[in-house]
Amino acid sequence: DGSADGESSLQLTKYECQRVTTLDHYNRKLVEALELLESHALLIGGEQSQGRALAFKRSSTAMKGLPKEIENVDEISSLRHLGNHSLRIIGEILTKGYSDEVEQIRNSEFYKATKLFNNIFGVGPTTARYWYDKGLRTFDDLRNSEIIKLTDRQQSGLDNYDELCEPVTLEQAQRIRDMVQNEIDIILPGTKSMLVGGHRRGKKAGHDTDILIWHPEEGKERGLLTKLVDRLELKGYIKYKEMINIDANTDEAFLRRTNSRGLSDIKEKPGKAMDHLERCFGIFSFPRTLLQLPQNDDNPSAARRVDLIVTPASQWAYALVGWTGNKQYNRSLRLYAWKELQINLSSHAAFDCREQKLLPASTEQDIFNYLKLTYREPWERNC
Ligand code: DGT
Ligand code: MG
Repeated sequence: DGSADGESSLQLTKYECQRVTTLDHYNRKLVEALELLESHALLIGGEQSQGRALAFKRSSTAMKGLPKEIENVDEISSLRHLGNHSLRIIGEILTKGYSDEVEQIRNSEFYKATKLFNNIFGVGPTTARYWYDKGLRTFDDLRNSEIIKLTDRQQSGLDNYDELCEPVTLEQAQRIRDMVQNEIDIILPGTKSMLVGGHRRGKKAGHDTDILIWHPEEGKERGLLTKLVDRLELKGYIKYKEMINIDANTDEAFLRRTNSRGLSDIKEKPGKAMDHLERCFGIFSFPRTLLQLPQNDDNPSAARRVDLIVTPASQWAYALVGWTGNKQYNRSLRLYAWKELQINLSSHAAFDCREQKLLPASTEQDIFNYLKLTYREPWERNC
């Protein structure tokens, strides 16, 4: 992929999944600006803006992947990962310390209001924009509005907004996982669970707790999630929940959403073999002692976002990669698999379209081997 033109310019692999990207990197300020532009483009919406959002994302992950702090835009001008717009912003920040465009967006009424709405659990960019267009700007506007009706999910997100903004520390996530493990030990001994998502990638603070659950014996996991959720509900731990049966089709929808190119032309689908990954996500309410938070006499519990995912043992490795993320890492992995190897990868399975066969995996390493990629530790997947 290297088109280095004599100079010792910086190089990057074509796909994010081919390189190491860690939480620590050298270009914080530039990444923050590019991520803001990405988020703004998503809030504007429409096909063109979504394309721009993806371009900003590609630029910001490229900056995260660089081995040094950039001081001059010439150092990166030959990288294909950066479009003209991103390069212009980077150049501006490097020369005068900030970008007019970025600061103008950051302070704009549109960005401030839509971003605020988008931070509510259950509110996507489309809804945020719709509310903005209706003249709404604040949470009070939402609460008092007669023209909009919040869904139950959004209402719950709004009601618990402040607590959901508190970061979930690694220790808290571990304690939530331990509590879940205690429950599944009672329901079905032998069942296993582990933290996935950002915490598995080394994040010290996340926006939620993602827990992957499975039983080593295929099929035993059926019905487990319902029993677990019933028990948690009895304990008063659940404030709001949605149960999802993730079949190959919803997963396909997720692929399409996160992967704007490359997947729409997939003809072969893994088929019906993997149709029972189950998920419960919602807002949980934990005693403050469980989270090791200081006592609060007015409010003995604290709300946190939790995602529980149950996978059959045969799909465990794929579920583990998929739910470890991050999202951009998955996106690049799936795009790479399809474009370079004609392998259709999901959180359930991988299907080799050339060989017309499923690729069974029992470890993450197996999956990297199929994909002819160097194994990356979870903390190296922070694109
Ligand atoms: P956080 O929670 O903000 O600290 O960061 P993450 O990386 O834990 O993000 P989160 O919790 O939204 O998602 C964890 C991973 O799970 C993410 O890398 C992608 C995957 N994931 C999230 N939603 C879905 C979904 O609807 N379907 C599938 N297949 N995967 C999903
Ligand atoms: Mg998470």
